[in-house]
Amino acid sequence: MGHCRHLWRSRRLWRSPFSLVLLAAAFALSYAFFAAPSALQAECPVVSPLLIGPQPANLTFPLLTLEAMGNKRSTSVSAGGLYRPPDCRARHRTAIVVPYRKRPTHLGALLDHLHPFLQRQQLHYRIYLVEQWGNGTFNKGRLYNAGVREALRDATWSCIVFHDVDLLPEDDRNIYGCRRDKPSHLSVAIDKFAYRLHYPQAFGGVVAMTPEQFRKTNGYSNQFWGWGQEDDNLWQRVILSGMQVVRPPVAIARYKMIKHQRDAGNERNPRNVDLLRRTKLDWSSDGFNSLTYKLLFKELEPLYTHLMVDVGKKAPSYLRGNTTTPA
Ligand code: UD2
Ligand code: MN
Repeated sequence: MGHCRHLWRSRRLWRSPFSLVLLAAAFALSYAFFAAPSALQAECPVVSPLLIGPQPANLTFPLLTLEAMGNKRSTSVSAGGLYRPPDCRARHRTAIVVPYRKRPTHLGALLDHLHPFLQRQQLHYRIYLVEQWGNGTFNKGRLYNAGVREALRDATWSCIVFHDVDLLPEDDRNIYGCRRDKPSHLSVAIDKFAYRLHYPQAFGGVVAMTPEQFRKTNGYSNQFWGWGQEDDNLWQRVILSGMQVVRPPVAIARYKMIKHQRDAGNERNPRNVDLLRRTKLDWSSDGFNSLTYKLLFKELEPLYTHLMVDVGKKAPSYLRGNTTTPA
């Protein structure tokens, strides 16, 4: 002790290893205080006090594009569509991934609706729009896989929400977070299907999975070109990897689907039905682990992060017959 007191008084203190430890601690504390305030914040309440419950999505027609709305710069949302609750530490860190091509009015309506919805849930979130470049056949699975890969480069998200651009949630008690044990199917009741589950294994629309769960299923198949069955394929992957799907109550998990026609370039593909039958054979070699794409650009728009992705082209029919497609 005497030695210690002596050390305090002496100038040698500042050269001793003890002082280095002190200095490091001071730096760490000031970093935590000034640079990373969220680490010191109390966790947000289990149930957000901002929730308002049922809120039918009232759309005014004609829908406006984002540009027509002035791309609505918001004071609360940071560039790239990123948000953190200002006064508490969020319980979920969620990346919302939206596959996209040529639906500007749907995108405007979605962003207009989703930002306030997610903020009332006190989430830390970021919205990623994954746009398929070019006019080739649409491939939603590849867009989702690429979106997850890019989102995980930015942060360690605790949850990924896979989201059709045309679905508007109508009750903010339907939380956009993940359960640690099971993937969730969030779009249970859609107006288009009379607010009833379409069929027992339905897994399209809006789905929430942790990155770990997504890796376990090996993500979406890369081989489903055009409309249909890529969602049923993911359902099977969940089961094959030993998990089960949970759903929030039908009274809460309500959505409006903005009316639309089948898009050009996303025609129903009968081959997808055959591919679905092969899921058990293909799922471990085709998916997140075999994904190829080119990121053409990444732009931080005021309300979303825009990823422009080249997913490659569907092989011409004379080359098909096996399941591999050149990227
Ligand atoms: C169902 C599923 C959807 C998907 C699809 C079959 C529900 C509620 N939804 O939706 O998840 O499995 O069937 O493939 O069950 N998209 C574009 N531009 C295009 C084409 C598609 O942005 O040119 C995106 C957009 O996010 C759209 C999504 O892909 O919401 C699904 O396509 P859809 O809305 O045409 O399919 P739909 O309504 O039959
Ligand atoms: Mn749709």
